[in-house]
Amino acid sequence: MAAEKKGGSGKVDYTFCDACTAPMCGVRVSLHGDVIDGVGNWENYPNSPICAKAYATVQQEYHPDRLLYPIMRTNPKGSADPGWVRISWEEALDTIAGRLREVAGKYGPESVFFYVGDPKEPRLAVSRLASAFGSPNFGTESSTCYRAAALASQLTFGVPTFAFAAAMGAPSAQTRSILIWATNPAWTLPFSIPKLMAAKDRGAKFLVVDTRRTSTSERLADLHLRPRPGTDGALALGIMNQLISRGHYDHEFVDRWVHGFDALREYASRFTPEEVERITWVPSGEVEEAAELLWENRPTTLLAGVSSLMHTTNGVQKFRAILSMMAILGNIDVPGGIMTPTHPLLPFLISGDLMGTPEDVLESGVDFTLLSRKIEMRDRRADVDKVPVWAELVPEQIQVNFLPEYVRDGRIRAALLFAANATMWPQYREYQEALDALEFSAAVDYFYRPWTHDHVDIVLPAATMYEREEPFAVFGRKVYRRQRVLEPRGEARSDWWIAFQIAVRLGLGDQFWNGDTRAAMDWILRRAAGVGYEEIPVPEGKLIPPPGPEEFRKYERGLLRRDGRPGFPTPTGKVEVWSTVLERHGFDPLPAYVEPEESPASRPDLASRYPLILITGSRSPVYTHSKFRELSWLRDVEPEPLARISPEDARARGISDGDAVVVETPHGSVRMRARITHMMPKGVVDVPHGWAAVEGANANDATPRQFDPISGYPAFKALLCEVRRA
Ligand SMILES: Nc1nc2c(c(=O)[nH]1)N[C@H]1C(S)=C(S)[C@@H](COP(=O)(O)OP(=O)(O)OC[C@H]3O[C@@H](n4cnc5c(=O)[nH]c(N)nc54)[C@H](O)[C@@H]3O)O[C@H]1N2
Ligand SMILES: Nc1nc2c(c(=O)[nH]1)N[C@H]1C(S)=C(S)[C@@H](COP(=O)(O)OP(=O)(O)OC[C@H]3O[C@@H](n4cnc5c(=O)[nH]c(N)nc54)[C@H](O)[C@@H]3O)O[C@H]1N2
Ligand SMILES: [Mo]
Repeated sequence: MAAEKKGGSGKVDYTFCDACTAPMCGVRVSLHGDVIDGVGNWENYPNSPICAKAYATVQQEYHPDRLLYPIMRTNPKGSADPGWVRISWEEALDTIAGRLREVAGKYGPESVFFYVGDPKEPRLAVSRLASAFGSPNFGTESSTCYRAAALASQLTFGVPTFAFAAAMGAPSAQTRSILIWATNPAWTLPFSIPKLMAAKDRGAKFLVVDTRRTSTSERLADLHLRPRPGTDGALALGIMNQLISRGHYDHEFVDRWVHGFDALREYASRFTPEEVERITWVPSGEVEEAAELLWENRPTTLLAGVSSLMHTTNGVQKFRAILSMMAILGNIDVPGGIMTPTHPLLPFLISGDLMGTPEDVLESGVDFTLLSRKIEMRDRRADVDKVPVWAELVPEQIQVNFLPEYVRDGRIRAALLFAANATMWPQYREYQEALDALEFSAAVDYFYRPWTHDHVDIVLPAATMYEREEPFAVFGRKVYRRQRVLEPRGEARSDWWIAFQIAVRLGLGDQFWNGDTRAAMDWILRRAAGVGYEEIPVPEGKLIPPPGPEEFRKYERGLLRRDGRPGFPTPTGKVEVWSTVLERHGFDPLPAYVEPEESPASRPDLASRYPLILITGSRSPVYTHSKFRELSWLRDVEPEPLARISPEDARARGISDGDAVVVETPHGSVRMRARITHMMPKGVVDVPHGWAAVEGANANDATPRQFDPISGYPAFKALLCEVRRA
């Protein structure tokens, strides 16, 4: 091995990166004694190469500000000084278990809220803890992220997986075009770029739909459409209108497998190229070109911004329009198109997310008694009247966006928060106040984050990706495990260990392997993959051979439905461009276009004072949300938050590059420096999220509490704003 170290004391170990969690990129660590002295790519590992954030996890590991001991407040919430004192793990765990039991005794177990943020590794353990405790009120940051896209897929196809098929390994050799819609993988999934470049070299065509120019569009696009934010639904309907009116669709598939096509055709016919140009700003000729590109280069796979598309008040229907377009083109479950894997292996165990319908998962042989308990507990969910479609189709987690309301209504009285950031929600101060109003809460994190932890009673130190072994990683049918590279610093402990210890103290040890997390992983893997934890060699990983070949057009042979009948697992057995579930809940059954709640068209009164359109939260290549601002290795690359604005809009306001500016919406404002850039089209401003560490720069001071009525997702994008020099 190349980097074996000095004088025989060198050692090489392997772990997965948790910098942006879901990808679990492979990291090879070389050690000198007990100290990391270099990291690099894990050889022959699926998600590789690693990015700057992964290298910086070393600086995070040794950062002097890491939280190293459990602490408890001694002054009441709201005091200027919480009066933190160090406590032992015994005292911390006993106190937490005692207080949770007490609250459950008074108000029922459902009054305790269990939460895991974007760092997804704790999810399985914490979700299990919630179910065992008897609370259906387990929620995650997926209340703002990809889960609504999966919900749109469930409504349309009956399964959640088509939504993110591309992220799971497509394009394949048969893919002839790639539709990249509202995502910038060059910065957010950098390891996918070699695969996309290889597809390009092979001759695959790229249609990129993104308001901004990005590294992705500039490198890959054969055609780049730049819609006004929030109008993608109208664009997809316009493309469908072009396809349908020319007869450019898969007639056989549509006749046999699509429910509501005639109504869709009729509705889409309103979206003429001129009308689409008026709504979306995309030139009419480009709408026609896009339809032609997709028709001439089938099959197409989809790489969609499954959170950014959802961050508007019309997100689910917009995504249904895109999925409907993919369906009528005949791109569903064909080689090179979008598909759901025939023999999925457990990705849901990592993130707590589901690969099939909840019922499929229940039947997949692993122990899902706790998930079935979640389904039984549905009527005690805090969100049932707020977002009934979500509550029905998303059994594994509640919609967290209404936490302030749940607390105000007395439904939630205590919380156990893993990897939580109170400022990621719109008008976040309401969420901080909700935490303040709880009878008890505890949080687990790497650092003391005042914007969250000033509002809780106990904070526990989490062990890092170098200091823990749970969980494992699954890619397709290959399983990897990590090594515990270092002893935890101070008294940091893994999230799984913490959840398991709390379970034991709550008297739930029998459902938690009496606190033994390694035994839990071993049990899960044996049940689900037929392989013991220790049988997975490091670094090679273990391939679990599929029980049969990959199947396509599974709907033809009854492979998608539990009853074995041909068709899709929707109520009609077909692809529901006309959704009978939405119809039953009183929503428009078609993927209808409605303007965002605040847009120049829907609120001309506001638009006269706020003439620009605002998007918030476009990702930075060196940060993940609120993380890493304390790491100079990354902060040196991007020292401060920048509001991106077009040269035309800047000139009209007398703004020069680097000027301090105020970006104001009807709901609040942020202050940062202006970056004048051709990335932005005239009329649109882009503000980063996650700058809780810089006073006045948190985007969620300015975002409204307006929500998609189907998913409950907030409008982080497609807002109205004005920009002026500070
Ligand atoms: N480096 C890094 N990587 C990350 C993250 C991170 O914070 N940092 N976060 C992770 C997480 S949790 C997520 S959800 C993903 C997000 O991954 P992406 O979706 O790739 O993230 P964004 O950079 O927001 O890219 C969204 C793109 O959509 C465009 N856009 C915004 N509004 C609209 C619109 O209305 N219509 C259209 N067509 N385009 C629009 C923006 O210009 C932007 O280029 O990234 C993950 N990876
Ligand atoms: N305005 C605006 N707001 C947004 C978005 C947007 O685009 N615009 N995007 C939304 C989206 S898609 C997402 S995913 C969310 C993300 O928002 P969050 O899920 O809140 O993510 P982070 O800010 O990364 O907060 C994670 C916290 O967990 C800690 N942590 C990191 N790793 C671990 C671990 O392994 N264990 C424990 N116990 N703690 C850990 C970190 O130190 C940090 O304090 O933000 C949403 N909010
Ligand atoms: Mo996300």
